[in-house]
Amino acid sequence: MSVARALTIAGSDSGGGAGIQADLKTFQELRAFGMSAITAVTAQNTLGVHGVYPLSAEAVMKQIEAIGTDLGTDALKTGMLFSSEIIEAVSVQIKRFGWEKVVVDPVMIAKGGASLLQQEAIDSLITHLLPLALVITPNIPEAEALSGIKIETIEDRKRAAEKLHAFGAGYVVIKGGHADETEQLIDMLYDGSEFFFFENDRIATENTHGTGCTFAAAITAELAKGSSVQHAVQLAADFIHAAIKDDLKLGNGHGPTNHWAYQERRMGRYGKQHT
Ligand code: PXL
Repeated sequence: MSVARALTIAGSDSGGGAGIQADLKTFQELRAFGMSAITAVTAQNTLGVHGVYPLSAEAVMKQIEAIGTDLGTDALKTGMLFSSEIIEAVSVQIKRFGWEKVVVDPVMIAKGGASLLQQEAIDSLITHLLPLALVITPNIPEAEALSGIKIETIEDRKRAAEKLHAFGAGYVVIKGGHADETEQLIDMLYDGSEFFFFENDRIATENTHGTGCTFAAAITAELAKGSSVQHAVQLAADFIHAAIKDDLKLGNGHGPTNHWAYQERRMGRYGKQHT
């Protein structure tokens, strides 16, 4: 059997909870061979983002080229892209290598408010990247920024998903983590004709740093292995639920999730492995 390959094009989080680090950990847990193209380095811990150092569009382009001309990939995800120059470089490379299983996590701002995408780059994301996306995974504020629709109800969410699909994304997942504090957390998937809902108990915790990255990375790993989008989203919802539930209690602020919790639970080893 051949090895599933997965590429992440994203920013580095020195704190290990989000970005490239979350993606590679998730790929590894789900048995996909992880590769990366780094767009920016952040100096970061659980208390916040202390510095953002973007790479040049050329440096990003060359990393992707190095992978595309040799190892290849079965699926890829994009995370923090920072600037329109980087978005355009990434889009050119995706087209050049004919990659189709493309998961776009439209990362915009970090929890503490630091900008991970320049404001004018939102248009580039819509024009260049959304038409190449098989799946896009915005949270509610990101779906609002991309669609221009204020989201309060499930009906609003459906309208925003329709708009993002019209921009060219094959499947739209609008995550429910930022919705009002309901007991159930509902992620919604739209495939262009039907809506599907994935429900989990909402967990009260501060330790949710990197949840969006981890969720999109899990979808990417599953697509790399040949899963359908619907199955990949279901698995990702379960993966992130376990990762939040069995949190690691690291740092003094918004801690990371537990990337090994899903597999630990599957093996019947509940609870935390950090003692
Ligand atoms: O979760 C969004 C995100 C993505 N990528 C990087 C980040 C963050 C959040 O802080 O630091 C590098």
